[in-house]
Amino acid sequence: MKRRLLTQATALVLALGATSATLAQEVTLRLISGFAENGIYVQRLQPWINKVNAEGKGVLQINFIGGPRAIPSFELGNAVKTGVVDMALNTGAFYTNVMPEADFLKLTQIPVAEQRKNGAFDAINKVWNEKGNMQYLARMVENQPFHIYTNKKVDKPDLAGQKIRITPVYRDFFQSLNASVITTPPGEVYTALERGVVDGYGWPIGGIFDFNWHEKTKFRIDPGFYDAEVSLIMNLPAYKKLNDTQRNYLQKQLLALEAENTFWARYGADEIARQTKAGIQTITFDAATSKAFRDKAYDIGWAGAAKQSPEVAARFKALFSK
Ligand code: 173
Ligand code: 173
Repeated sequence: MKRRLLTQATALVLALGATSATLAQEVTLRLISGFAENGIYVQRLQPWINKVNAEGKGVLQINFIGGPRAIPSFELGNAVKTGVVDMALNTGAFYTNVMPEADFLKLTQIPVAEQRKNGAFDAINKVWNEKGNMQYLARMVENQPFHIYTNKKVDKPDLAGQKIRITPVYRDFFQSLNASVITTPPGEVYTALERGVVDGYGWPIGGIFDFNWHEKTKFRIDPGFYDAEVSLIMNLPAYKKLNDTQRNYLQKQLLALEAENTFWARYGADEIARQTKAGIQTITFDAATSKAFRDKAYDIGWAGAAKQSPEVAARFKALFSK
């Protein structure tokens, strides 16, 4: 009898021990967005985070801290690099201060699913690991070309006399079109337009309504160029600290997130219609000029990349191009 009690007590202790060991397997990752919380990117991420947390009890949780008010857009990359935050929703243009290569991802011409197959994704991660102390986790925006939005009409691809708001995405290309450029985070675009500090801005095809920029926008120049890159990145030591169960769970959810990227083509078409309805006029060129415009964007983009990081640019160009 006495022995049996002891055995039961031992079993109870072991069971409790096992329970707390299981609980200790749950990791919570802090995530900050470089884009504002009321914008489409965070709107798309929120339900994913909810799903990760609902299905990941006891394994992995994501704690969404907030947007650029928590950490300014252009400082977020360094916060991931140093481990101040575990994860970020961000674009490479916002963390060229970590590594110039960050901005090269705008030059991909193949879907992320294909990047995972042809070695591009691994090549990105080699650079992100070594230079950024980061893991490149997933691309959640695709099929969102950038455009020039302006209040000054042009009849050819020439921005002479125009002040255009940029990030590193557009700098070399817009300067080659004779624009004078001003770098700001998205959060300062409205005020810059309102005060006439800029005549226009670079932005993808979708999202200008989220912050009422359409109120201050007369023209969109077609065609678009490059592909807006918005991705999840993670501090490398934090990523390496995940156990197999956690890493496999995260990976499964990241692939599920990327599988939702078919949304963006539809969204782009809807946004074009919405811009037209809002009175934004489209500036177009003849076919030859349009092709030359797009080709020039890529030529200038890759030339800038080659200047900043020749070996990586050559490696990426072979893997990113159609
Ligand atoms: O920071 C922003 O202003 C921002 O993130 C955003 C996102 C989508 C559309 C417009 C702005
Ligand atoms: O224009 C920008 O702020 C910018 O660089 C960007 C990048 C990806 C998606 C949206 C905007």
